[in-house]
Amino acid sequence: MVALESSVLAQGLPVPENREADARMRGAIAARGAVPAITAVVRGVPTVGLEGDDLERFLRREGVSKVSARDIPWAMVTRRDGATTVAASLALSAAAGLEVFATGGIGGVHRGAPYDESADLVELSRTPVVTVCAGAKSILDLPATVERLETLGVPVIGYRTGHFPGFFTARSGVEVGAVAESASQIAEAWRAHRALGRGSALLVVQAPPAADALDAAVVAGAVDGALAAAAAAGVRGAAVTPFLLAAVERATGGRSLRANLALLEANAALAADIAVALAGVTA
Ligand code: PSU
Ligand code: MN
Repeated sequence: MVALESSVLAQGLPVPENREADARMRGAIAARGAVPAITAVVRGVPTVGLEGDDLERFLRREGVSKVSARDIPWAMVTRRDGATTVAASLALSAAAGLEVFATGGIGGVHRGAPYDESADLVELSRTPVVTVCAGAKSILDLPATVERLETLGVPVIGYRTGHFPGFFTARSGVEVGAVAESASQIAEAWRAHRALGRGSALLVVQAPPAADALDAAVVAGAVDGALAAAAAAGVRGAAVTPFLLAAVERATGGRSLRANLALLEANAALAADIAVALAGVTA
């Protein structure tokens, strides 16, 4: 099984492209012989396998709030629909015994506000789940995010890349020490990590598909504009990440959106290959 987050569907991507993301991620996982399972809090019930009418509410974003790991108990008590971030998805995946999770980009250290650090990082440090992503979002301070991952003891493996990707871009200027050439090699590293009793996630990073990746200069300009707009609007807390993503999307004329969809699909596919390798079967 491969876990997927729901915050990217209910907050990170616009309607109707969130529906396309859902179909492409799930299709990629099923095509490789694995089973996709979206994490969410559904009317107060922590869920791994959001589907049907429940999923529809999340895709239409009717009364769905953003839920990080710490928000899960309150969403349960108040019977809310909660879309799970990476941190919350890790918590629910581990609770359900799922070992592999795919996302677009993890949260990290925000630029110019180093006290604003996503709970994704701490959760990665203490939740044993293979997490496949395209690095951290370009709106973040990527070198600081990579340093924090090191401090927190989270192993980072590049899949066919020695560069920590910048989400929309293949390179962030930061390197990764470990480079895997196959999904089975990642599965092997995971088994070694667990055999040692290590309790953190293993972060697998891969570059966004080349056909849809953006030029680093284009992204840098769009991000600068988005950060200025966020500061001017006084955006705070959980609203910061969705605000910045939407602003970058407008500034790149939707090209960041195409890149986002392509990398979500590619990450889901790689996660499925790792899950199949871990299950010890050939797809
Ligand atoms: N990447 C995207 N879109 C998103 C996110 C990441 O392309 O919506 C979400 C993820 O759910 C991630 C969250 O866990 O943003 C981080 O939010 P915060 O910085 O508030 O922790
Ligand atoms: Mn924050």
